[in-house]
Amino acid sequence: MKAHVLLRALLFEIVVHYVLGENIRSLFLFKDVLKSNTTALKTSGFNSLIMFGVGILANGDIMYYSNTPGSKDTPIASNGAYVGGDALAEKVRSFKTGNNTGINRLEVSMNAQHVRDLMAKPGPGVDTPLARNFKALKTAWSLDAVNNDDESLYDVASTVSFAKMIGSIGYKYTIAPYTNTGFWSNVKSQANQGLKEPDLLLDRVYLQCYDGGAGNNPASWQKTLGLKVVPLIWVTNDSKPSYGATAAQAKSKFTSWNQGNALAGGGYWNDYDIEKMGLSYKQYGDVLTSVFP
Ligand SMILES: *[C@@H]1O[C@H](CO)[C@@H](O)[C@H](O)[C@H]1NC(C)=O
Ligand SMILES: *[C@@H]1O[C@H](CO)[C@@H](O)[C@H](O)[C@H]1NC(C)=O
Ligand SMILES: CC(=O)N[C@H]1CO[C@H](CO)[C@@H](O)[C@@H]1O
Repeated sequence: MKAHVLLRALLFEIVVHYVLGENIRSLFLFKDVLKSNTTALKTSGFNSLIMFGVGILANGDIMYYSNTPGSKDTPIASNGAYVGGDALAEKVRSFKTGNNTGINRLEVSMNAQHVRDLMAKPGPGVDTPLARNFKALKTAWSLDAVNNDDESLYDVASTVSFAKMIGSIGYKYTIAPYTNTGFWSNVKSQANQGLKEPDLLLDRVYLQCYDGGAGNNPASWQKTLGLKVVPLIWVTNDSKPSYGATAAQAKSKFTSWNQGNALAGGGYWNDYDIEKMGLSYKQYGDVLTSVFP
């Protein structure tokens, strides 16, 4: 190949990388971040962490719910202020800071609890308690996006209002569907109406491909949504072992999905099981860096 051809190919790669963004290598954090292995989370090849989960109370306060034995649910935002404490804020902010981290995107995952009520009253204004709380949380935790893991309510209008409110205070909005393509497809079109890459509001789809979503085909979701997806695989676990995948099994799934139809990246559910089952963050991370460099 002549030098200028090589150069052009290289430039093309660079443009594709920056215009379309880098491949997504994600991990959902189920374990209390104060108890999980921060170093491993930052240095195993992941670039995106999604904290599961936060939830909204009836008055618009925000909670960080514990899924870890010995930890308790913690109020993190109230009356427009961050109230989760310095230790937690420093821990969360540390994911994206320091020399030795691959993490450049941090999200919080939530369900649809109270979203519909609060979008009806007081509404989606940026000066409402809910919006002010999310704004304070964004600053305190240095967050990039809010992830919607609605698995029960599926109300399009309030979901889109909430997404737009979240966007107006500087977040991106992402989804973690396992079923109901019709709902997610409506939310995606309405949230992104009039917007183009790289300014999409709903810019990522983490598709559950385990448990209730075990039969999901990333290619058909991509086609339906008109957006590239990030399939999620459940690591080996003792809660529903039949849905667990070793790093080697994950590699073969990601590889075959990605060959059929290029994906936005890959990811796992979840860090708690990696630590509980004595698995290797590095092995699971290496799978992503090799399939989605
Ligand atoms: C945390 O992860 C790092 C790097 O992966 C590892 O060297 C260290 O031993 C782990 N710490 C604990 C307490 O497991
Ligand atoms: C970052 O790396 C530099 C050079 O290796 C080192 O001097 C500095 O202490 C490191 N900073 C942190 C926060 O680790
Ligand atoms: C959903 C699922 O099948 N989880 C499994 C995770 O792995 C553990 C142990 O291997 C199983 O017991 C669970 O059933």
